[in-house]
Amino acid sequence: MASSQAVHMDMHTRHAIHVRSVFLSDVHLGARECRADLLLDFLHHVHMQQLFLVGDIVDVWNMRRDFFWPQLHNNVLRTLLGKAKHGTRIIYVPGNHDEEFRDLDGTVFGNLEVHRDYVHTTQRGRRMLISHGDEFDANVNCSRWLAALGSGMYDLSLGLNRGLNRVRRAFGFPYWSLATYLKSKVGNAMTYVHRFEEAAAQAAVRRGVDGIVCGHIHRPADTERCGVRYCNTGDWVENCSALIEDHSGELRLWQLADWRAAINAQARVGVAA
Ligand SMILES: [Mn+2]
Repeated sequence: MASSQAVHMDMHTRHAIHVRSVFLSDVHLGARECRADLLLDFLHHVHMQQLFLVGDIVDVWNMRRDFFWPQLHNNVLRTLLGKAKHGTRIIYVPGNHDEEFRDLDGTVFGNLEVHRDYVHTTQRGRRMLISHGDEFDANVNCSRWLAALGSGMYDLSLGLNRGLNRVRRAFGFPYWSLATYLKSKVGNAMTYVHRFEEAAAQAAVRRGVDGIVCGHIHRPADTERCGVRYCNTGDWVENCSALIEDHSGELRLWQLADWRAAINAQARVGVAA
């Protein structure tokens, strides 16, 4: 126990993973399904020069229906602000669940800036439009009640997912996402995802940039659409994924298994040293 703690301490200091930028979205702090535990694990092991919060970080929308704010969610906010205090530049691009913060467009609080959208230039000179993505969602633009209905169905599937994974865990099976499975199986959802991705890519084409980084649909991706790069950071409700830019300027999608493997590899370096 004592030795594993020592390794843990070591990782926090000398053996953290260093990247140039991290892009996170759809954390949904204030919602019961937020995986704040995993996000804290990620944030404690990854050091970044710039952190892009790509919307739906605090789920103000959900908190109005169901006030939920455990200590763990406070710890995430404190960890984020701690990073800003220690030199990480945080660019916050609010989403539709935290749209109240869009009024702060252009505001700078020390190392924390709020923008409606933002163009990030990578170390390799690639220009990426950063936007949460709800503006590409025809349902949200056309009808708010349809979006609310969609959100209700989504909550229901997450609730089912929680129960299912409790049973899977009891029998020793790894975590499995029902919502991701449903989304990949249902044809309509696939059409929706494809249209969303193309709409997002077209926004980047119109801006004359090399690609887009967005979130919103909780579907991590790194692919090409309409001749530009389409990156979706995913979420911290089911996928626990992030997009990172390494020091050479390469963008990479980190799914849960990827960043866990990177942390474990770094820990082994710590033990060897
Ligand atoms: Mn959203």
